Amino acid sequence: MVKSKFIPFEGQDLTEEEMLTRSIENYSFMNTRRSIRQFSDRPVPREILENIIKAASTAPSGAHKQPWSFCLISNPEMKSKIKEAAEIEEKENYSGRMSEQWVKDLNPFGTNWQKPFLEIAPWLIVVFKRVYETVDGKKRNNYYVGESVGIATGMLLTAIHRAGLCSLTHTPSPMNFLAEVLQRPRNERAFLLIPVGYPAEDTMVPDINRKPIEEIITYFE
Ligand code: IYR
Repeated sequence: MVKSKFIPFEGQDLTEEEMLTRSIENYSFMNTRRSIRQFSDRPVPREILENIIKAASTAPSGAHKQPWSFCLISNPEMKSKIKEAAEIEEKENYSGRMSEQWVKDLNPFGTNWQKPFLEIAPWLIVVFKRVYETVDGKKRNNYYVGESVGIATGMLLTAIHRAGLCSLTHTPSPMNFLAEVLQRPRNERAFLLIPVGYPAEDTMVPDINRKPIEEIITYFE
């Protein structure tokens, strides 16, 4: 049997006042995050992206299996391949695969099948979930894979915002082509495609509001 080993936990030890200030500051900062669809082609150093991915990889995961992997793409040919394949799927989506209601719901966002940002943004991050690992030639399923990778991706988006960069959570559907283009192992499934970079000059975003807390919290005190 594997014995667990524990080490002392290092807490933060803040006063309530500090916690309140930090929670307000963090909310204000997070509330400035917006998804954008118009990127600048201005390059971003790779080290910044590596640090962002390191932050994402601090996410909690089922049995600490860390069931994620990230492809970090700046290669122009690779970006073009991804754009081409994504647009083939999206053309299908917008011309009948999505319901009429779905297309209507997307109207305020001005999206269509064309995805120029996949070539323009300096970096694409493709997040993969690792459904299982192979240990001693045997398949071992990972646990809570969707939850774990979802949390890591949220932390990734936060880290991108903290670094002063912008992103789009792009979900071309189906996404199988990403594993093919990027030649991923059989245990990996694409989870999200995230262009990262600076916003283009005069980038516009939809005028939307976030739900107030009365709509999202139910109290039991
Ligand atoms: N995958 C398509 C459609 C799309 C769907 C949702 I839900 C969005 O919030 C945005 C787009 C696309 O990327 O255009």
